[in-house]
Amino acid sequence: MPRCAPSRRPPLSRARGFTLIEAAIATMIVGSGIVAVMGAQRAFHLQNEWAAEAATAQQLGAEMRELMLGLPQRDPVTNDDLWGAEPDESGAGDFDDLDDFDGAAFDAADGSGPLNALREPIADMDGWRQRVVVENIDPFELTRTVDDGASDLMRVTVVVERRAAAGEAPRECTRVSWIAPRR
Ligand SMILES: [Ca+2]
Ligand SMILES: [Ca+2]
Repeated sequence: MPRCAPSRRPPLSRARGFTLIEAAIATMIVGSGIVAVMGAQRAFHLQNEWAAEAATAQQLGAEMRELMLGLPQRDPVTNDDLWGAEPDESGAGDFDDLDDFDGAAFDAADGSGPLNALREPIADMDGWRQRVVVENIDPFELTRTVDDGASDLMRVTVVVERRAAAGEAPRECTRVSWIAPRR
């Protein structure tokens, strides 16, 4: 009786899963991609935030410049040489010449600012303030500051600052400066 030949089973297919190392490498690659995307999103967000802050700062500087542009160097009522606000002037609503504003700050922290060109505090501007410096300068050397009242040329500088959080020191965001001749 012939012996049956041993049955030959077809070879199993070579299909197999991922090894642990392959899976780990794939995980690392995907993870790196996610980190890169998150990093790009954060950079984009920061860039947007910076652009918005810079635009706001420029606007606040422009508002103050517009507010002060038409003001004379001398007080229109007393016509005196007093540097700073005259005795009966106590705030932005009273200031009527340029040196009244020297050293003034219009700050959201105390409700005095920041101001728009109509001298009104702008709402919802937490952390912002406008600080004004008025100086006399040498007409022959515009970068040189002279004593208050010692020349007919003034330089007005508006520094726009922002506090990132309450209690923190303000950080300068921009400054606007212009020269005002006597008129
Ligand atoms: Ca005045
Ligand atoms: Ca004055």
